Amino acid sequence: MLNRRQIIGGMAAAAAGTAFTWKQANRLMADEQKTDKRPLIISTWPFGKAGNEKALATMQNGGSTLDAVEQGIKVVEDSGNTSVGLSGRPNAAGYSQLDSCIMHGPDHQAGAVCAIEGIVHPISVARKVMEETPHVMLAGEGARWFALQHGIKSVDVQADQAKKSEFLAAKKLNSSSEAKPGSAENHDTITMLVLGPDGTISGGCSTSGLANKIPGRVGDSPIIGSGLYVDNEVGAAGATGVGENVMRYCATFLIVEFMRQGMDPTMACQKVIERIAGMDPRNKKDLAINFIALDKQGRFGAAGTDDFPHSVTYPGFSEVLTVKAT
Ligand code: SD4
Repeated sequence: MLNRRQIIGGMAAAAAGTAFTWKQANRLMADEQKTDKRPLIISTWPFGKAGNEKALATMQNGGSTLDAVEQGIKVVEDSGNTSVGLSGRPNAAGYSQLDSCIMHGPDHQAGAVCAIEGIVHPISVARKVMEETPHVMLAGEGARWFALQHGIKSVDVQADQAKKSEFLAAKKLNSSSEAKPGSAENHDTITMLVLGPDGTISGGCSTSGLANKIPGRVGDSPIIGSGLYVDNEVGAAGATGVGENVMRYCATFLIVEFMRQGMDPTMACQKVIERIAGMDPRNKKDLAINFIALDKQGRFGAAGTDDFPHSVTYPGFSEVLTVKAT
């Protein structure tokens, strides 16, 4: 195999039209940087680690990258997390409306649900939307109806609403005393990206969204290109944080495009934060946005407007890593 110097020399020659093309040169660079960290799984926050480990085990037992994403995220949806699944903090009216999406690199497939109520595993519904309908996104009541038709575990919506009202009463909280929308205490999301041994990439996202949101509000998490984006030729990116500050910029689509242009995952995440901070009237710190990414070569990275802990897992390694604020 060529070494880096020979490849760069070749790229210069390509510029002069005398050697292999830029495309070939980029492919050689990518080959050189290939790692054996596969399957590779990266997810948001320390609570992603248990999900990553389930995802890895799923693949080691013969599951696909999609199975890994679904099984891994289900662990977090089941974990009593205060920002994912039905245990998530309620909206301003005291009940949960959940958002989720899934994406599979081969054939560029996607499925999503938003503002779904009383469903234990929104990620499984998103996968069913992707695999069993001609649509990409189902919302609200229709999404719940579809989930029930497909036998996805559910709870009684009235009971869930009553439980959440009790939760609010017990905490002596109401819609005005909850943390302000967008403050660090009232949000988090599981977003998970998986690179399989054969280079297949899948990703998923699940959240109860910002606490105290107006009923019907949908954030970035179920929106393809905002909360999650997968391009099987390049890589994948995922988001967590204040959705309004992600979805106005199609942030994960942009991260993947920056990786396509040659940036590594960390640099691409940082660059998007800089782009958003440069355009947005808010102070960078107040944006409260965080990103993870991996690329086809098995490199991974993250960036946030605050220090951002995220979980990385591959055979023989499973850790929470923290990047300093960008
Ligand atoms: C949302 N992005 O609904 C989600 C919430 C989140 O960290 O990720 N918080 O806006």
